Amino acid sequence: MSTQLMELSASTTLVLYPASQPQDQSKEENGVLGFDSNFQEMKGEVPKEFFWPSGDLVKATQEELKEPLVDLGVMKNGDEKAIANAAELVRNACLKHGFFQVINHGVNPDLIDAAYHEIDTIFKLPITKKLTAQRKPGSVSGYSGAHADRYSSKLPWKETFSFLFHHQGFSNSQIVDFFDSVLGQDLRHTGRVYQEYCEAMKELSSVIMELLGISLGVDGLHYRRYFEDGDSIMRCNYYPPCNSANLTLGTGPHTDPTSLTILHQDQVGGLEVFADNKWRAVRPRSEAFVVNIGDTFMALSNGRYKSCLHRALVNTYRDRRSLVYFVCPKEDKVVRPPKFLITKNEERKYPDFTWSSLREFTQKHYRADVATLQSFIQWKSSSNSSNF
Ligand SMILES: O=C(O)CCC(=O)C(=O)O
Repeated sequence: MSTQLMELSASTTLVLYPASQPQDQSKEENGVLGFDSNFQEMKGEVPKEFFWPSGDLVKATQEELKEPLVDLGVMKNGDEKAIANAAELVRNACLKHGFFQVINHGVNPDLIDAAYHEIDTIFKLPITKKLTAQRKPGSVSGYSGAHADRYSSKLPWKETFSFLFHHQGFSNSQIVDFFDSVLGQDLRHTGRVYQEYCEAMKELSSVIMELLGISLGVDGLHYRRYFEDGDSIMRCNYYPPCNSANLTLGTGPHTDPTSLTILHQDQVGGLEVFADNKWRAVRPRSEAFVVNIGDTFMALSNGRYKSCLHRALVNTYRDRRSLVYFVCPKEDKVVRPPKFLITKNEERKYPDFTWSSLREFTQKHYRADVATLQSFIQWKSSSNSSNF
């Protein structure tokens, strides 16, 4: 854990900027390490900061992940037997590795296409513009080039743009307002598309939460209600082609600290899950969303459902995009499994905590990996309880 903690505090400097461009100034002034996918020299030599240890680069087996395809249409038509079957598929997947895909999810395919289109709008902006929206230390919102503002080694070969989406109590233009505030009025349309996309994700997440509740044998509405006032996070990932794709990763191996992830990947492929001791590809399906359990839901299920290690590869020839919606509880809400799940002979696997404390741990003190939750709990017990 100490290595992780140290790495976060390392100062960073910028690579991969064209020397003649004005952003060089910001490099000198702020010491920011950057990564601009518009820059032609991205095709040159890959800096060593992007190389990953061989253990993280182990190739996937030929066998893809055998995650179930769950038909969410059954939740609408109310056929109890079909719902029980869907819940059984979800349960088996979550007990094993926590990944499944959902079809008949009700999200308009045109909206998904539009959300992909706006990924290009964002990342094709000049770097000077993107840097006006750069994520501030400790914050989850904004632009990040290779997370180089936070780390100095094992950099992911990607650019990201993230923003918060509050389920309740905020205006119905909260995302548009965010885009306005960090990128200006020119990006209003982009903000509108993501506003609509996040609303659709909120609806979809409620249905999945209901199914998760049924699959765990608790009141179907328990988790649905718990997340009604949540503070979720939306992230757009852009992975440029990389001529050293065998030495780097787009997203390094990690579990999601959040509760539930609803991801759409384009047809390039690259998402892999570590299941049964092997890396396994998740087949891209344009008609489906990939859903996975995160650390916080693992705690909410008292460890029954698994938050599983995953990573994203980069491609030598093609760029890749993914749209990721991380469902999170309201930040100060206590994370505690429902009483029903704590049977007589069973102990609580994790103490109570709040999502905001885990989020802060991963933003300020710890780089998410396979041991995030365990390290957080240790940190919690070794430090003053006021941290939680
Ligand atoms: O792009 C992907 O397929 C995975 C992204 C991911 O795991 C993340 O953004 O945390």
